[in-house]
Amino acid sequence: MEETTYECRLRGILKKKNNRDNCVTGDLVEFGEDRVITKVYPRKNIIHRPLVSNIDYLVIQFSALDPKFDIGRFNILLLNAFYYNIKPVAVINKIELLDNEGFEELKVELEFLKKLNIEVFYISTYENIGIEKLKDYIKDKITAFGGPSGSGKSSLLNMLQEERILEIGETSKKNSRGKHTTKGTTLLPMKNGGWVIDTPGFSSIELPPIKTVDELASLFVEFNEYRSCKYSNCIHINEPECGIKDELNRGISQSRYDFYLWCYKFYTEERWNKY
Ligand SMILES: Nc1nc2c(ncn2[C@@H]2O[C@H](COP(=O)(O)OP(=O)(O)OP(=O)(O)O)[C@@H](O)[C@H]2O)c(=O)[nH]1
Ligand SMILES: [Mg+2]
Ligand SMILES: [Zn+2]
Repeated sequence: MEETTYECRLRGILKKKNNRDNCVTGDLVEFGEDRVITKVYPRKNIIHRPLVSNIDYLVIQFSALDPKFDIGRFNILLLNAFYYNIKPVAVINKIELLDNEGFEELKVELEFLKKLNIEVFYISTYENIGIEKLKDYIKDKITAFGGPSGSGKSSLLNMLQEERILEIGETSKKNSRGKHTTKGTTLLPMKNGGWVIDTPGFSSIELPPIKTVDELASLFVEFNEYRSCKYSNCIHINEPECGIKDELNRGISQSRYDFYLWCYKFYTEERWNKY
């Protein structure tokens, strides 16, 4: 198959109010000889953090250390994936920096992913650990890589594709944060089929526009199995005989439930009471 790159502009009429999502990486488009995009095809899906469309998987990539893994931010990216109905995959990079004890702790922290049918790959691009398995998993799919700056997304993508050498940045010596090396969002073919998308790391936290507590609870997929609550309008916080709370530390992990409470507080204080 012949692949050519054309640099195009978006026709004015398609630029609705300067929306950031008028045309995004992953879109299927039509353009003419003048290199003006005249049509953006309907999307299978779109996600806003990172901003990409028509993807099969979103890899949520953190590093174990440098910068240190952060379960709160991880859960927020997970919530976004579920909100936009995109299948998440977890990647933890730089695992060679952990000692045995640290690695075991991390695995326990991420055990809840099994319940959510989310695959987790423990990787080191420096020591070439876990990369072949991930390669097999995303073969023939379109996979976007999102996550904090400095977690090694571009480093990993340099090992998954051969189309282009992506720029790699140092992490800051002072606070081991990334330096926002990747500026744009790039779709690249993998040699044996499928596509990967490199995206810029982000530092600010953004929660999806969830409108009600029911919607919020529905995005905690592992709750579904245990909705035997006494009250049909139970929000699983202070009600007696709540199926969800009864499962705490069994079917439902305490850390996920704590994250649910954190979201509930955030949405009630910052969003829902403002309308
Ligand atoms: N110790 C260790 N460092 C790694 C590993 N993989 C990547 N790095 C380093 O992590 C730093 C950041 O890597 P990048 O690939 O630029 O990270 P990124 O996620 O693309 O960052 P942004 O583009 O800013 O979002 C670089 O100094 C890499 O050399 C790894 O497996 N182990
Ligand atoms: Mg990068
Ligand atoms: Zn309940």
